Amino acid sequence: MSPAQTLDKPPVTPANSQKYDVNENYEGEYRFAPIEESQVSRAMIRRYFNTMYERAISDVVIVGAGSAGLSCAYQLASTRPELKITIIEASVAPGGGAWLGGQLMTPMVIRKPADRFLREIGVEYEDEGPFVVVKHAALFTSTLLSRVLAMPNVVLMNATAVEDLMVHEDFQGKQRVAGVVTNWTLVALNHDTQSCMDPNTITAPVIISATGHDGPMGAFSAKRLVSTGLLKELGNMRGLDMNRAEPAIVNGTREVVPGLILTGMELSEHDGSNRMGPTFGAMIGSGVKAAHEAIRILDS
Ligand code: AHZ
Repeated sequence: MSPAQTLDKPPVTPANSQKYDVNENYEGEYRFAPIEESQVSRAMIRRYFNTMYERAISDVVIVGAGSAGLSCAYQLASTRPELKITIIEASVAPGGGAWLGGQLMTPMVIRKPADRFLREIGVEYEDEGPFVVVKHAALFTSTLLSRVLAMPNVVLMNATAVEDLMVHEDFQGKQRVAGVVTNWTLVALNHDTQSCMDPNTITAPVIISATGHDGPMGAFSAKRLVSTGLLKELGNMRGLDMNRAEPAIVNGTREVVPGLILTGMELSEHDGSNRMGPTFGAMIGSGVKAAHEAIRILDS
């Protein structure tokens, strides 16, 4: 049998997998089940590119896996398990700024009533009256991430940047965001140094952008709306006021142009609303509201 034939043998089933069961032995010689390097490569390649193929047409694309994007993904994927939800995250590590609370400190403050979401995903907290505190922001983010990734209808593509929006014209000449243009983040960062590194696309009837406030990559879609002429100018995020900022972000979460919903701090750049600093209730509330908006659009 040629090496290629060996590798193409049928996948292991529960029935014949027993022969690979090797007892763990920490007292004597520890042995692993045998493997060929090419099996490892093929195990990853087949799944990854099948996923890319399947998700080239998605129901919803969420851009950015920070606290707003992940809250949205959780709400949407758990409410509508039949939807193909594809999350695109530019960084290697999903989570955005939600691995820490404020100023590199670990506790995370969440104002009520967003504490309900913590109970829903199973994160413990201390109750301080008007707000609750999770002992470490990473506990919130890792729990939320694991709940989201465990849902079969969710795909997360990290180290992948959305570098443009697809904008189509309908039969009345109205502009509609119809998908996203993607590339590996390392490729997107090198467009000035290499030629011919064309991107890819994902088509979806609803795009939810959650790319955070302005920064090295932030507020991507809001800024692109301006350069495409779909938005006259950015409102630009205003100074910190927790009491104004949090309700403004949740209540303002909406479809800003046909096919594109903005959520989280990206919305502050679009609308010119205040920032709230290190309190995360609005990111949860805005993410949940973006999920409701997406369902409204898909069902209309
Ligand atoms: O890597 C970014 C981060 O994980 C990702 N992202 C940005 N541009 C992207 C692009 N393609 C793909 N073009 C992209 N991914 O988006 C994520 C944004 O997460 P975040 O934590 O920065 O934003 P958020 O709105 O979810 O949470 C904001 C949290 C803040 S900021 C703030 C303040 O400054 O006052 N207060 C709070 C609670």
